[in-house]
Amino acid sequence: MALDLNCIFCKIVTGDIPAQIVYRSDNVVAFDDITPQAPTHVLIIPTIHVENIGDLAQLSPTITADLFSVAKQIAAERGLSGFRNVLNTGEEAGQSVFHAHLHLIGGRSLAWPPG
Ligand code: DGP
Repeated sequence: MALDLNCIFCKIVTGDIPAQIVYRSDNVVAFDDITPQAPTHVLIIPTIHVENIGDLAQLSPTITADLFSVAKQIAAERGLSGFRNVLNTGEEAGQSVFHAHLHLIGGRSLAWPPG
């Protein structure tokens, strides 16, 4: 479905919920995470409503690739020497918003393995 009127991230796409937008195209919107875990914590999302990254990849490899390319672009603009992209799928993995989103996290040293 193009948009889900009950979805927080769809409301950010339409502007019904405010967010600090850092990038926008027809396919992708990027905005600052409301609970940042690092100096840079940006969420990059498709403008269409898709529940998770796997569903997005099956629907549109092009938009899936856009998420990663926008992450690289934002990281470069911010001069990040390294960054982490995170994709949570399902509640057990920590997904709390069921609209596919790529986390871009950077600006500090990041531990491994993640919790
Ligand atoms: P995840 O746990 O992978 O589903 O990540 C969801 C992220 O979305 C989480 O880090 C917090 C962020 N988030 C949730 N609601 C909002 C919101 O209304 N605005 C913004 N900017 N971020 C939000």
